[in-house]
Amino acid sequence: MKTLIKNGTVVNATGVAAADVLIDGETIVAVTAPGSHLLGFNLEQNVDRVIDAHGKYVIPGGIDAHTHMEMPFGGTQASDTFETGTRAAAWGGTTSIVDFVVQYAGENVLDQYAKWHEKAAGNCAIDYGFHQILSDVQDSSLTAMDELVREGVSSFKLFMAYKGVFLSDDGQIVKAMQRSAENGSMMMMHAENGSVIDLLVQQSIARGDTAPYFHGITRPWQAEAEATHRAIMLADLTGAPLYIVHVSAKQAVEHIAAARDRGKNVFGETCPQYLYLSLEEQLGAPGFEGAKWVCSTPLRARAEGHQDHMWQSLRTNDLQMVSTDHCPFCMKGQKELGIGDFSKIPNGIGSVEHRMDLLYQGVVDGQISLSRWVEVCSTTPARMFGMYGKKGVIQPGADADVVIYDPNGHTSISVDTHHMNMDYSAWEGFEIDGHVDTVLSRGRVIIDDNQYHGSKGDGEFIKRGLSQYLI
Ligand code: DUC
Ligand code: ZN
Ligand code: ZN
Repeated sequence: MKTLIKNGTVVNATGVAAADVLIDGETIVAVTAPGSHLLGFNLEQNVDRVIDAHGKYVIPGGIDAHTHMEMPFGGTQASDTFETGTRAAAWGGTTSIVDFVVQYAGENVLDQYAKWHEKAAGNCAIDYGFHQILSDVQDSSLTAMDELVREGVSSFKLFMAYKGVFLSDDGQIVKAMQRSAENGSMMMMHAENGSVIDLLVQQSIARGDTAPYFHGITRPWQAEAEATHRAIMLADLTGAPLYIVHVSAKQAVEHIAAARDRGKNVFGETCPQYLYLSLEEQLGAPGFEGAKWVCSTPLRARAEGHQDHMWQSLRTNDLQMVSTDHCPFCMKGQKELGIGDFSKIPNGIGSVEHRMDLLYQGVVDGQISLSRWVEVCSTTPARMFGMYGKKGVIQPGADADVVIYDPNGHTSISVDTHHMNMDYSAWEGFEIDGHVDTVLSRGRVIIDDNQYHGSKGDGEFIKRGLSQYLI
């Protein structure tokens, strides 16, 4: 099956150009000057399908490198399965995810890894890879790290918060980092000071401050900035590369930027919620409404300028990527677990369907350039996590994961129209000056004409290499 995408504007991280894209089977085989000719050969007459992308952007499919499909967490389970979550991602122009295999204390890492393969295999609409979460760092976890790197799982996430659930102490962190320095893998960190947060939460509940707003108050920016700095120091000690997930505090970015200025392999990701939403407006909504936006790290005070700082950091490359931390829960029966006690609200927001649109709105609003949009949403995730070449770029040899994005289209975000398995939208009422028109996953058209044409099981496991982003 040969497909020609003609008349479009190809946007790569490296630049923007009018070009035609020729796909053979699952692979991009040529990116040519417009006019559909290659060395005098008329392409249009020699393909099975022609897609006219006139007036539209042709971009590499989005890569969301931070999702938690069907994750058991907070006394319940994230409401999107691999099937529903990856289908929703496709609707939004994301063609690959990297999800987290969970290992809770006492569990065997490789057993958990096998379980996650069982959950995902045959169910995904788009390609998927895995990071591995480590909580307690057993000796067997260290050998498992080497084994997983060989399996194509080249990144490991540790938590400095959630005592008794995920938290690794500093000694365990150093142990895992030492191994990562040896085997070349990337260390990812949930950087919040868990002991301080646990104390503040206890005190808040005892005072009767139990509303969702206090989730934000009890996870102050100092707890994020301190943990970020500590993680950077521990990485420095061990020589491990470090990637800080879901950065929301400007003071945490400052630590990341300072480390990068010292030439360290330290990187940072933020999420759409930290670019757009705030402690005052969303977490502070009346009654129990704020539960919709309980996630960690928490939304920050707009009055303190965190959101503006996140956009600026994306422009200056103090932060390198935008992922969603997609971890959806319904209000009914899930978020409601925390009525009367915010600490029992399952932490998470669902955005896997909206990341490409929300970041494109940043282009329209003058926050980032068109190429930077593609870079932070697709190209850097591919480079950071060992997929580049196949993913993250429109070039010959790459997988034909292609999104045709209409800058003259419009998208209204609502629970009534989204495809995520959630009974509310954290983005209700957001209007986007653009639209995901057509999505190809390894050459197959899976979204077109506002219809889903794919099926579960289309997505394949991505065996990743080591990061191609290290200094
Ligand atoms: N933060 C969330 O909000 N949900 C999942 C885990 C996390 O770190
Ligand atoms: Zn986290
Ligand atoms: Zn997460």
